[in-house]
Amino acid sequence: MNKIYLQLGSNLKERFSNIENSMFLLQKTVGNITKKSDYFETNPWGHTQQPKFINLVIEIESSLKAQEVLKKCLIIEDKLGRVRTKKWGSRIIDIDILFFNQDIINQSNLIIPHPFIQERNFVLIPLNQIASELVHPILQKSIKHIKENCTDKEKVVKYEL
Ligand code: PH2
Ligand code: MG
Ligand code: MG
Repeated sequence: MNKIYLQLGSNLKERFSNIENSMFLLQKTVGNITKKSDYFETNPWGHTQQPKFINLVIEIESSLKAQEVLKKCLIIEDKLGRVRTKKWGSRIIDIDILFFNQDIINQSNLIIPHPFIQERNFVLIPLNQIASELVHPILQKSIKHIKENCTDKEKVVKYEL
């Protein structure tokens, strides 16, 4: 079994339902969701002139290979109505692979670990809830350590349901 960490995000339409629907489809097509962080409402990182996101991080166990997981994620994004506009633009749903076991992958369509983990509070705060002791295979530091040393100032606030 592969242990995979995924980041889910939405900042368009029914953000909460989009996330819920994506988890339902992930569970059906990728594998068992074994951990889930809280939901967070987060200021947009990158292009700041867009609506706030809801973000969370999940752990999932799957027998699929990394490229197969990526393919499933893209299918789910399409199924939920994602329209691809500019890089870092608003989206109904975004599913990103953060880690795939301790693998390091550098392919034209897939880079793992996700290259921006260490720069983003909206990733590190939820990730730290479910994987604080996980060691980043390139940086060789725990998530807890990376989070405590991250200089990102964007707001990440627990989203009360
Ligand atoms: N995703 C991005 C760019 N900026 N900002 C927040 N807060 N949350 C995201 O999920 C996000 C972002 C690109 O995928
Ligand atoms: Mg993303
Ligand atoms: Mg993405």
